[in-house]
Amino acid sequence: MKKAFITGINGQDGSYLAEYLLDLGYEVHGMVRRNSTAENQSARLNKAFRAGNLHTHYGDLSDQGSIERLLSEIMPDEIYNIAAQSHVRISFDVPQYTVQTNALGVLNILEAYKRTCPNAKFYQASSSEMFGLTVEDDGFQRETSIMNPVSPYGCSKVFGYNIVRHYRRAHGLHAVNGILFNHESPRRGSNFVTNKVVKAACSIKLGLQERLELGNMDSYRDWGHSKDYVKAMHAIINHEEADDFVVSTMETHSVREMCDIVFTHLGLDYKDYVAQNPKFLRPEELPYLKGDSTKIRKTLGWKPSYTFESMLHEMCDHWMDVLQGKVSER
Ligand code: NAP
Ligand code: F7E
Repeated sequence: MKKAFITGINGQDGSYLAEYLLDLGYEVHGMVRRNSTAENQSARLNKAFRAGNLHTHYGDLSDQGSIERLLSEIMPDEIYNIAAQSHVRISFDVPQYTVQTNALGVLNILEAYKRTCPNAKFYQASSSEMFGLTVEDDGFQRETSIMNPVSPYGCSKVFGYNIVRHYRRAHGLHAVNGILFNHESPRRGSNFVTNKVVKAACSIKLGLQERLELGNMDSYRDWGHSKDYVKAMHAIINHEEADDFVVSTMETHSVREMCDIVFTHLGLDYKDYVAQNPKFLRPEELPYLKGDSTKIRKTLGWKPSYTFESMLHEMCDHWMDVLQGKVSER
């Protein structure tokens, strides 16, 4: 039985990845952070706990000793470094904390991995935010595109990406990057734009809210579903050659178009409810993302199963159920 170690297991991706690996028969170990509300430490893990063979441990990416202790006790076959301060807008408020976690945190776990279990495989959650302002002539970003980040978050992820590649070359480790474009789900934090829009639209539909304020409605993103993307993580780490792959839908949509799809699904016109508020603009914006995932599609046979619409409809159905008290868990 293979053993996996997942940092950020209580996040959107970590929780779906845990469920996916448990389904494949893995013994799954996850690192969680202490929270003053104990239930929040594992709020997204109820389904994974029910599947069995899930073990959680306290630790933190900024505490190298905690990671080294866990890796030497568990001796995993696969390490997934999914944990991060993952909110781009908030990274402007807490840049040092973001860098401590997303950049130095990667170095901490790589050092612990090199010292305790160098025969394991290592996956790093890299991001399309690293490309920043770069767009190739054909409108895509891909593995070879220059990284030109526009946020503390993007800068921190570029360090993580490069230090993983360096440890691979310098120390012969099987350490890989997935460069994932935006991906969402009912488990997405509700301060990211898709879930903010879906939750508000459902609240408006039910008469619980009157209007919605957003920032830049004219930015474009390549949005996929987290459940599809955790399968890509597993395929990338298990490719015989340690390598880096872009994961994306190869489509791009504006925030405005996303609002239109969500409100229309609920029988509403977004123009009657949505307004822009400069409060939600960013000091520097990344205006356009569209990922070319040809490499992973051809090499590993991965492709997404959700469409943009089917993902948004699933999120709407989820929030309608939550707001009407039909379900409580994610
Ligand atoms: P998420 O829902 O925000 O989950 C992040 C997880 O990291 C949470 O469980 C959080 O713990 C944990 N964490 C934060 N700081 C930590 C620290 N110092 N030590 C240990 N754990 C810490 O993010 P996600 O959407 O699942 O994204 C997963 C990863 O992929 C992140 O690295 C993100 O940057 C990257 N990524 C995401 C996307 C996307 O569109 N979702 C795209 C590209 C890359 P708590 O549960 O205690 O808060
Ligand atoms: O913003 C615009 C905002 O916060 C998307 C993270 O998972 O993906 C994510 O980062 C777009 C931006 O995601 C609001 O300005 C407008 O252009 O949902 P988001 P993000 O910044 O793209 C990357 C790939 C990651 O790696 C990150 O971890 O929507 N937008 N109005 C808004 N965004 C938010 N949050 N709130 C608004 O009111």
